[in-house]
Formats: sequence, C-alpha cells, structure tokens
Amino acid sequence: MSAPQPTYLHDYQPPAHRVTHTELTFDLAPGATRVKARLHVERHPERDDAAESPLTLDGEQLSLKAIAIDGQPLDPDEYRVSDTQLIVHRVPERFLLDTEVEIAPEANTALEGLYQSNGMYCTQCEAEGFRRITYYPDRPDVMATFSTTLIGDAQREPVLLSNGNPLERGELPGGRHFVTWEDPHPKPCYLFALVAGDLEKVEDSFTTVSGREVVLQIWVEEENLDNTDHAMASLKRAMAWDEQTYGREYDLDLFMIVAVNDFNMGAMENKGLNIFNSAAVLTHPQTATDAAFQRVEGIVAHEYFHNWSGNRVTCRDWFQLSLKEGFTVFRDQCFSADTNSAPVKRIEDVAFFRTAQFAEDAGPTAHPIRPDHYIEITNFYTLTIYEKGAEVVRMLRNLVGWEAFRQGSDRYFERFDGQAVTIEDFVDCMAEASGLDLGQFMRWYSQAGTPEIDAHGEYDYAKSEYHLTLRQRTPATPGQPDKLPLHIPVRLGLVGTKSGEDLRMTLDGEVIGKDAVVHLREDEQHFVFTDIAEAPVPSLLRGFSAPVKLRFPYSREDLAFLLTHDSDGFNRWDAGQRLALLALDDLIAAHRNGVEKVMDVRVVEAFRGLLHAETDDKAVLAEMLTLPSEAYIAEQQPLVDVDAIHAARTFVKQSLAMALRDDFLRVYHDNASDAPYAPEPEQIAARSLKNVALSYLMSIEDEEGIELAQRQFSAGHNMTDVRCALTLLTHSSRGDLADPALRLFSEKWAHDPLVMDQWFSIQVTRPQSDVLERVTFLMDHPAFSLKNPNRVRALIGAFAGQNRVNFHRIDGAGYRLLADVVIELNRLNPEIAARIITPLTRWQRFDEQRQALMKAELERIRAEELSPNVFEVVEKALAE
Ligand code: B3K
Ligand code: ZN
Repeated sequence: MSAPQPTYLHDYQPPAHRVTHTELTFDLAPGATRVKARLHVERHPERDDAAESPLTLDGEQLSLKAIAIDGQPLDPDEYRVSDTQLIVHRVPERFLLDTEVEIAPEANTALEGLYQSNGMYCTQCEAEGFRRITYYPDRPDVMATFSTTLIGDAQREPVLLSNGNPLERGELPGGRHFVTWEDPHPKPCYLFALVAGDLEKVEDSFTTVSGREVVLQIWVEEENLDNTDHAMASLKRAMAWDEQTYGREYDLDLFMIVAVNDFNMGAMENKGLNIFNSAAVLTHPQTATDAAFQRVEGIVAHEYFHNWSGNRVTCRDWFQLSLKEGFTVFRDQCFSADTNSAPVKRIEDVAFFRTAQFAEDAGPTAHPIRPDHYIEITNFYTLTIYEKGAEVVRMLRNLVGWEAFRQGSDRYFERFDGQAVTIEDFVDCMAEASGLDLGQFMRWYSQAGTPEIDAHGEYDYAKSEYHLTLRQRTPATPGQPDKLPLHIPVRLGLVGTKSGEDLRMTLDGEVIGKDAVVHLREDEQHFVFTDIAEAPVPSLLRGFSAPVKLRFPYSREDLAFLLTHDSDGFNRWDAGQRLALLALDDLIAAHRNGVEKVMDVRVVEAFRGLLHAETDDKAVLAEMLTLPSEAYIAEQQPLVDVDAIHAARTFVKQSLAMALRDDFLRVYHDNASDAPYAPEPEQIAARSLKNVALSYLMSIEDEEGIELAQRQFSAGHNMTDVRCALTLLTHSSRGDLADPALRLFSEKWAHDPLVMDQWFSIQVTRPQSDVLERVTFLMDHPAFSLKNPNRVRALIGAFAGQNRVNFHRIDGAGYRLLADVVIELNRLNPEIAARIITPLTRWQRFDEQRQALMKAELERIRAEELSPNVFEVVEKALAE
C-alpha cells in the first residue's frame, strides 16, 4: 500500500475546465441511489494549456453507469476511471457532460457525501464530500449555478429539500414523487446539500432591511418540534445583526435549517439549506443547559454569517480555509458578545483558546493558520484555523479600527462577490481601507506556534518614568525551526499603586492615553513612559489583544492589586487566574515532594474580597471564582504530572470552600430563584454564580451543600441546575449520592439521546479510579453507538479529553481503550477517528513511562491499514 501523498499550496493552479451550470437528478434508494449529472463545462480562460488538457474530475466510491458528451455516449477508450478520478482524454471547448453513477447512502458510515441518518437522507460535502456523490471538479474555485431534482418515496420521504428555491414538484408512478430546486447563486459544490425524509417544520419569517420577506424554516423529526424556538429567535437576531453591523442582507426568499442526528461537526452552511447536528440546534429548558443555549445561538449565527463570509465570497483553495472560518468565528463571537455579556464571552473564549489552541500549537500537529501542505484537509478543521484565525481577524480590527475594518469588509464583499479568493485579498482590503502596511502582520498566517512575550518593567522614581521591555520569541514547530518576529499589538495600561487608577501614559513625547496599544515588531523593544507620577503595576495584553503567552514577574501582591483595581475586566479576571496559578505551582511541587500542602492565604483573602465586593456583573464574578482548569494548569507546567495537578487543584478548592463556606452558602441562596426559565443574560449569570458556589460546597461534601445539591437535582427546574447538581453528586466520593441520582436521570431521559449524552459525559469525567471500567461498561449501553459522533464525543471524547487523572492511568489502560476505539473508528468514520485520537498525540508532555505507553498505542494504530486521516495524524505524532 502506498502512503497517501500531500497536496501543496505552491502547486495551486486554476482548473483547466470549469463548470458554469450543474443539473443533478437523484433517484433515492438506501442501497442504490442513482445520480445523474449534467455539467455545462468550458475551458478556463486563465489556463493557456486548457485546449490540450484532458477533463479531470474527482470521484470516489462511485460506480459509473453512463457517460456522454453533448449527447454522444463515450467509448471506453475515450475516458479512464480510477479510484479517485474520471479522466476524459479529449474534450471540445465547451460541452455538456452527462454522467450517471450509483452510490449507497445506507453504507456510508463516514458521514461525508450522501448518507442516511435515522432513515433520512442528508449530505455533508465540505470539504471534499461531493466527489462521493458524483464526478465533479470538487474544488472551491469552480462555482456554478445548480438545479437539483430529488426523487423519493412519497411515504418515506415526503420532504425533499435542496439549495435555493423550489421550482416544481409532482407525483411519479410507483408511489414516488419529485421536487426540483434551483439555486441562482453560483457556488462551489462543497455548499451543495440535499435532505429527504419524514420531517416536520417550524416556520417564521424575516423582513430584510430592503423590505424583502424571507421565509425561515427549521426542519426536525416530529418529536423535536418543541425544541426549535431558540434557534429560530437566534437566526432572526443574527440576520438583523449582520444587516446592522456589516450591511449584509440575505439573498434568497427561503432559508432552511435541518436538524440531523448523525453529524461529524456542529453544522454546515450549505447555501439556503444549513444542516445542523441536532445538538447544535435543538434546545429546551428541560433538556439543554445555558451553555447549550448559548452554543446554539452562536452556531446558528455562525452558519448564517457564512452566507456572505464563505458562500458569496468563498475560498480559492482549502489552504485559505481560515479566510472564511477565522472571519466567521470572529463575526459570531462579536454577535454573541453583543447579545449576551461581552466580558464573559471574551473570558470564556480566551480560557478555552489558551487551553486548547495553545496545546495544539505546541503539539506535533501544529500548523499555521494557512498551512502550506496537507494530506487530508478534513484534519485541518482545527482550533488554529478557526479560533486563532479569529484572533488574527480581531487583531486586524483593533489595528485598523472598526470604521476602516468595516470599510475594508465592504470592499472585500463588493470586489469579490461571486468569487473564490485568498487571504491576501482580504488583508489587502483592510490595508487599502486603513492605509496601514500589513506586510509584517501577514506572518501570522504563515508561522505556526504560539509567540511568547517576556516582559520586564521598572519604575524610575527619580525621573518619574516607567521602562517596559518586551521580548518576543516563537518556539520551533514541526517543519518550522526558525521564526521571524511578528507584529504584535499589546494593549496596556499602567495602574497607579497609590491611586488604583489607570495613569495617563506619554510615550516618545506623545500622550497616548490611559489605555493604549503599543506595537511590538522587533525581537526586543523598549518603551519609556514619561510623566508617570506614581509607581504603577502594568496591566498587559488587555482583553487578550494578541494570541500570545505573556510572562511578567508579577508578585502575588501585584496580582491581588490588579484583581481589584484593573479597569480592564478581562485582565482583572486574568490576574485572579495568575494568582491562583502561582499558588497551584507551589502545591504541585509540594505534592511531588511529599511535603504537607499549605494554602496561600493571599488567595483566600483575594477570593473573600471577590465574594464581598459589590458587583453588578455576576457572570464575571462567577468566572473569577472559577479556578483554572486542570488542562490549563497542565499547559503551564514543563512536565505534566496529572496526579499532582489534580491533587493541588482539589486542595485549593477545598481550602477555599472551608475558609469561605458561609460566603458560598450566602451566594448560593442569594442567587437561587424559581422564576420561569429563560436563557437570558441576567438569569444565566445568577445560575452560574449559584452553581459555582455549590461546587465549592460540594468539594468538601458539606452536609448543607449536599442537601442543596440533592434538592436542586430533584426540583428539576431546568437542565443547567439539574446537570450541575448531578455532576456534583456523581463526582463526589459517595456512591450513595451518585448512583440513585444517575439512575433517576437515565430513567427519565432514556428516550432523548442528547440528554443521555450528558449522562454519559458526567459519569466518565468522575475522578474516582474505577471510571475506566465504567467507560467500557457504558460502551455496551443501548443508548451508545460508535456510529454516532455525538455519542463518541460524549463518552470517549469526554473521558480521554477531560478526565485527565484516569485517562493517564499509569497502567496505560486509558490509552489502550482510546487506541481500540480509534482503530474501530478508522474503518467506520475516519474524520472522527482522527479527531478523537488527539490526547494520545500529546505524549511529549508526560513522564517517560507514560510517553512509552502512549507511543506504543500510536504504533499499534500505525500497524493498521489506515485512512489518510488517521495516517496523517499518527505520522505526525510519531515523527521524531
Ligand atoms: N464549514 C463547516 C465545516 C464542515 C467541515 C467538515 N469536514 C462548519 C462551519 O465551520 O461552519
Ligand atoms: Zn464555519
């Protein structure tokens, strides 16, 4: 077997032939769907050699039944079919290509292309799934209008959906019927979609800014009709927001969302027909947590925003993926910030980013926002492309200012409407609109790895000057040993230690204000702030102004000071995190050395201060009371000792709970409410605060805390409260609390797979050491299936990714379990296999014994016959 070969960015050239219009007819059947395609093909004007070039189309797992050009069937010697291509040796300048293929949706467990989920047909074509539907130039720079006819069984598939507007429908013999859809907007085939099944819809409408009425439909299985309100409301808010914020109006008369149970990702922005993982669209107060409500809102908005950033203007090639994803994540983040609590949204996003993306950037699969090669593009739907891509767009917005950014965005959408473009095209628009030179800034797109800034500051009392030195360095990443300095915007303030206020800053004779951005472009730069009347504590990288690690030798007193006085809410939170991390460092060392652990009273006093401060932002307070996660603590350690980290964090939590028990109780009661549930910011904030308080009380298994948790669980007021209580009861050391609650929960929710996912996750993230046996046991539970990505994530993903002490068991049983699952999924669903394997690829961070165990499992996987997806990841993970 030959190893799969990489595709390189530098090899890009336009296709020799393009398709201007595509006509598709699907005759649906589970085992043998017939797909007829009529492609209107012409030579590409930008390819001089087009006349001599054969017609080359992509196609995989297709069985070709007929082929003709301009109505003339081809002789077998006129074309060639391989596992991945159809090549027609000689073609005219312009022609109609007719093909007919047969495919088997029911056998498709990879969930790419056309497949069946719960008996219903649906598609996922991004990135390269369309080639599993028909022979086609499956690349985003081929954009065509589509006309699609779906033929299905009138009973089993009464609903037949595709992109655009329905044009015609009718009955056919044998109980069959058809619908023809027409999509007038040219699109790449990755945005093609079809859905066929027995679905029900919820309908609403939206009047656009120019007065056009758009019909909005959410299609679901009948039992989910009650679970669409929030998605619909979110969609309407997103449509209005994009008009107001970016001047972008929707461009068809119909916008549809379909909920699908088996789906690899969160959702997909197919033109006019977004397909969603049911977990990313269905909500009900009884079944979905606040976090789920917010996630649904964000994803609905994200997919909708793609209609412009991705669909109207798309990517030239898949190396440009972040062009649409980074920009669209940035857009959805801003939308959610505007709709909910902006500071909390930023804190949550950054907390996640610094844990997960930093780990990716430091691991064997690190890659730039624009990679220069890939084996399997599906492996590049990563936190780097999405989230770091969004951070880079955010930096651009901050560098050029909102007004120029908006002008640049207008320019981008106008100039490139209907085109497939590059990241340069986007950044050029921003440079033109602002007049700024973004040349050095472009390195963010080509350099992988997280830049590290070492900052040092000194106050010169005699001269009233503050001297700040910033030094940047980006560590080597695979294939990129040497890095160039980046253009890093560092937003900062100097907080006076006497006044507690931001001091006015003067830099190089120019007053820059109390909160300003300095630009770090060199390896090292010195900044001298003059007329600084009192000694300050610097507040650096406010709002996380760049996706970097910033080190500054803060004392614990400095951090406690910033925690109360920093005017930047984000940095106030971060000061608390840094303070906790310093204490945790000591305790991790104590645990490793077998020394008695002693709690740092400064942390206790800082938390006491938080619990007593008058605050109207409960959501931020809840974040501030939340200790850094074990994963984030691990990120800070040179060598990850999962047991020491777990012990240290537990110790801090329990110490705080014991010292501040009455405060936590008071906070709990002050924030309890039985008002009817609404997923709105004020309620969400109160619930988070209350539940954080409860988690402290439960960490010491306080009798009153236990009673509150049990009452909260039984009251069943909403899933946020129930889930929190169930988690705390399940994660306590007392089986007499965990087991009855888990039993009640599963009896009540056995019929709802999305709720059962929560039940799986809660159990497999227990810290108790018998959990691995429970994972194995639950894999045989009737509600579990390896074929469903949500189940896999809820059970295996949660165990391997979130239960660090148990996944990293020193006998290697956790690693073995994950490897077994990867081997099975490699055959069933390579995309999910290549994702779920991630924790095993991070072996470099652990002690030698664990490294050896993890590598042995990777070797065991490598010995299998691997999909390109898993092959690429395992090769990288094992590369020396
Ligand atoms: N664009 C899709 C990604 C689907 C890719 C799956 N291999 C989801 C999104 O980012 O909106
Ligand atoms: Zn997206």
